[in-house]
Amino acid sequence: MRTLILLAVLSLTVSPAFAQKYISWEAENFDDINGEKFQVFKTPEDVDGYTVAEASGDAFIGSTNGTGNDGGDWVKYEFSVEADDWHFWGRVIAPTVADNSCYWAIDTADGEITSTNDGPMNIWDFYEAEALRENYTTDWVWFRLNSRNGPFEGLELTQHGDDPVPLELDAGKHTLHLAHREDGTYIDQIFATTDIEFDPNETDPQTAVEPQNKLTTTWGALKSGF
Ligand SMILES: [Ca+2]
Ligand SMILES: [Ca+2]
Ligand SMILES: [Ca+2]
Repeated sequence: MRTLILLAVLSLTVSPAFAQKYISWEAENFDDINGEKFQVFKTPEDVDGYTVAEASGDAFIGSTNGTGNDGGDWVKYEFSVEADDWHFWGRVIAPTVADNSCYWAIDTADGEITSTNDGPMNIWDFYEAEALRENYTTDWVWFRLNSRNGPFEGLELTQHGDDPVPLELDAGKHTLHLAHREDGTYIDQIFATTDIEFDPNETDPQTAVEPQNKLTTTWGALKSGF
């Protein structure tokens, strides 16, 4: 009986080769924070002359206009993945050309995190290119991770969305730092997937991660029946 259940669990946890993987977390659930520019807001929240009515987890992070740009302030996320090419997305409100970016770095020590576009640091732009500025909105939009001219070759193209470039991550633990750049930029969620085709603007990632929740449920049911 023990062997049968073990086999059943193994067959559930070994993913078929074509299976796509997903990971997501709330921007407000950072593992560490430095400085005071990044604030956690609870919805509904009035910011910069408009109201943010909803957010995943009823909260988001950012800084209101007038806080000041840059500053070296950051939030850090720790996460684990399987070795693969990962496409990262952020759910962001970026209403103007002066409220539409942050800095980011992956697998970088806290002491190396700066609000500058050099070394390991990248700029994550949201509708920065002139042709995209007609899209400015105070609604949440999912943006692919991109880099203006940082160390990740190809990612500078990704803000245009026509040639997605993933991050190649080894198996195990990683960190993502977001460092403060433009005040008036707000971030709700981070999402990453191995599925190059997946667009969270078209499909709610909550739907995509459901199979993992089901696996957890099945796992729990098996254990309780043991
Ligand atoms: Ca900008
Ligand atoms: Ca601003
Ligand atoms: Ca959130």
